[in-house]
This record gives sequence, C-alpha cells and structure tokens, in this order.
Amino acid sequence: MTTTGTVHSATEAAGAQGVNGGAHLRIPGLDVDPFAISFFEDPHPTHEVLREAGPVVHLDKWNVYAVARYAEVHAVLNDPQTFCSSRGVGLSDFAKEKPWRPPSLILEADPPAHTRTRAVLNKVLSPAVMKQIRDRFAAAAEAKVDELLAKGSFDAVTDLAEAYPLSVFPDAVGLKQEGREHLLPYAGLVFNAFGPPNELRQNAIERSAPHQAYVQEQCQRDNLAPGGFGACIHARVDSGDITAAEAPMLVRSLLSAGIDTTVNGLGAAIYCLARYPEEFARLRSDPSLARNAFEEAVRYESPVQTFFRTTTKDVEISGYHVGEGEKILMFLGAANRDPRRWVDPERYDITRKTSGHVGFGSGIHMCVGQLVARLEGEVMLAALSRKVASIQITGEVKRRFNNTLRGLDSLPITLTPA
Ligand code: OVV
Repeated sequence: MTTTGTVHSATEAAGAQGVNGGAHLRIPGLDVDPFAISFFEDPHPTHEVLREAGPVVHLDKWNVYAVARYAEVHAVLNDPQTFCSSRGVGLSDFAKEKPWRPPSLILEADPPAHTRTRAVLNKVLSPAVMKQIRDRFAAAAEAKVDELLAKGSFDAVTDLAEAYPLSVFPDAVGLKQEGREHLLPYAGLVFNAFGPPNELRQNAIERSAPHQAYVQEQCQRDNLAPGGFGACIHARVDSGDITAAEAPMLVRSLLSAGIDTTVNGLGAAIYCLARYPEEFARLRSDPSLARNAFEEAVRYESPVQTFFRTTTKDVEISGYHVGEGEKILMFLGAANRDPRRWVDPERYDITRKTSGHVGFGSGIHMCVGQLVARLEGEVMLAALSRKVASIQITGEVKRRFNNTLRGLDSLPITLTPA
C-alpha cells in the first residue's frame, strides 16, 4: 500500500452503485487500509485523501463504505434508525457473524433497548455523582504530579497517562485490588476487536481468555464494593430498571470503555502540552483553561479514531446511494480535523471553541462516561498547570498500535517544578 492510497475507478467498488440504475453519483473506491500499521503511524495525510475523495468513499480492502468529513460523520452519528449499532460498531456484522463476546447492552444496542440501559448508566455517571467523586480525583491528581515531580524524569504513558486513571477509576467502580493488571489488556482487546480480522485483532482475541475471565468475575454483584459505580448499577436491579442478568453486562461496559479511553485522552493531552510549550504557558497563566485544554486534546488526537454503523435500509448520503446491510466506517479523527468545519484544524489551541467535536461521538450513543473522562482530564491538567514550569520530551516517542485507539506506547519526559 502507498502511504496515502489512490482513488481509482469507482466501478471496481463492488456494490458501490445504486441497484436501480438511477442517477446516483459514483462512490469513489480507495485502496486505503485504515487498520494498517503504516496508516496508524501517520493517519492525517490519508484522512485528507479520504475527505477530499468525496462525502462517501468505498474502502475496497475491507468492502466497507466510509465517511471522513465532519458533516457526514455527524449526520451518520445522529441517524441511529438508518445507521444502527445493534449489528456491531466494528467491521463484523452481527447479522452475519457471531460476535467475539456477548454484545454490549448499550454500545451495541438500538432504541428502544438502548434507551433503558443508557438511562441507567446516565444516572450512574451523572453530574451529581461527579460532585461526589471530584475531590478524591483531584487529590489523586495532585499527589500523582507531586510524585512525578520528585522523580523528575519518567514515562508519561505508563507513569502518568496509565497510572493516574488506574489510581482512581477501578476504586470508583469498586473493584478489588487483585487482578487489576487485566484491565488494560482487556480494553486493548475490546478496541482491537472493532477492527478487521488483521493481526492486531486475531492476536488479541487469541490471548483474551484470562482477561475475559477476570472481567466476567469482577462484574458480579458480590465482587463490587458498596458505593461504587458497579454497586450503583446493581442497585438498579432492585428498583426494577434492569434485570439481574443485565447488571453485570453494564458493569462490563465500564470496564471495557472506562480506562484505556481516558489513558489515551490523558496521553494525548500530555503529548500536546509537551509539543506545544506556548499552549502549556497559556495553561499555566490560567489554570481554569484545564478542562478545555483536555477537550481540545480529545479533538486534536481523537483517542477513539473510528466506529462503524450498519445501514438498516437503502439510504442516500449527500447524494450517494448506499444499500441496506452495508457497514459504514466513521473517521472521527478525520472529522475532528476537517477544514470544512474547523479553523486551523492542525493547531492545538487550548482556547478553541471545541464544542461539536466528535471525539466523544454525537447523538444517542455519545460517550456515557464523558463526565468522568473530563473530570480526570481537568484535574490532572489543572494540577500540572499549578505545579509544573515545563514539560520536555527527553527520549524516543513510541506509538502504540490498536485498531481503534490512537495513542503512545512511550513518551519519556522531564518535568521542571514551578
Ligand atoms: C464505548 C465503548 C467501547 C468499548 C466497549 C463498550 C463501549 C461497551 O459498552 O462494552
């Protein structure tokens, strides 16, 4: 594959044309593989190719349609009747292939089933709950920054981006100490599994048994400490909102989506502030910008790069016909840098009006844990802004490769105290 891919004759895109032979526009077929290591190394030039090729493209390698412009990504996210989640939000179509694990009751569900489970997690992760946990999360961020300042030089991925969420989120869920080393491998597996059957996905699934066993066990009511998010989910069985069988599955959603996402969100923010010291200086001069600096990092790096939907009927997308039962790949990261929507999209600007970015998705499935993510991001960046004078990259930056998550494997930095 070439770095940027090539647009070729659309007739090669199997099924890319309207079945009725009507006056539909031709969907360009591309030979881009957005799940190849070479793509992950630098996706942005190819994101531009995808956006410029048309409002909808066909990716011949995986036989899927794709949208990379902001308008179409936003439109697909906001029409869940036409673009469903219940056939899976990865490449695999649950109507044709057995899912690798029982489908998520929230992520991989459509209304009306989705509405009830979503309401439960909305309440468990509500603004009122954030108010209860905020001081604990902030104190842990301050303690982490003090500890890292004492070290001076460390790896911002393992020692900060991973260590901080692992120091607060599993406790907030109510997990026991033992076995927590399974959490990141399990999440890595979940996000790799949304991708195509490439080496990343197949290797992850091959090694998945111990991580799946751990998660399944920790989701049971008896294994979740009182007062935590997990116990709060199980309490909704007593109020009749969900069944006893559904509760562990919703806890599973927190363990699937609650850690590696914030790890990569925090990693993105640290990487941005390290690369753009002028923005870190602005943050230091006004720590109240911490929350927006985190939000802008989520736009800029888009830790969750992609999700799929499946068409439930023949549909027209910006004049292009797509048939029923087709997978549509949404490039959240490309939408978040679409120059049609963003001024100077390649600039990390902590005072940007970030609202409308699709790094947390949009519409009925928009990240149910977004308040926890923002809380972690805000309190960590606020602590850094008050305690740290400079962030220097002092070693080789290594990228981590995952079919869905964008982030680093290693980011050696040195902090100077304020
Ligand atoms: C958003 C997301 C990612 C991965 C897993 C899940 C959700 C889930 O509900 O299990």
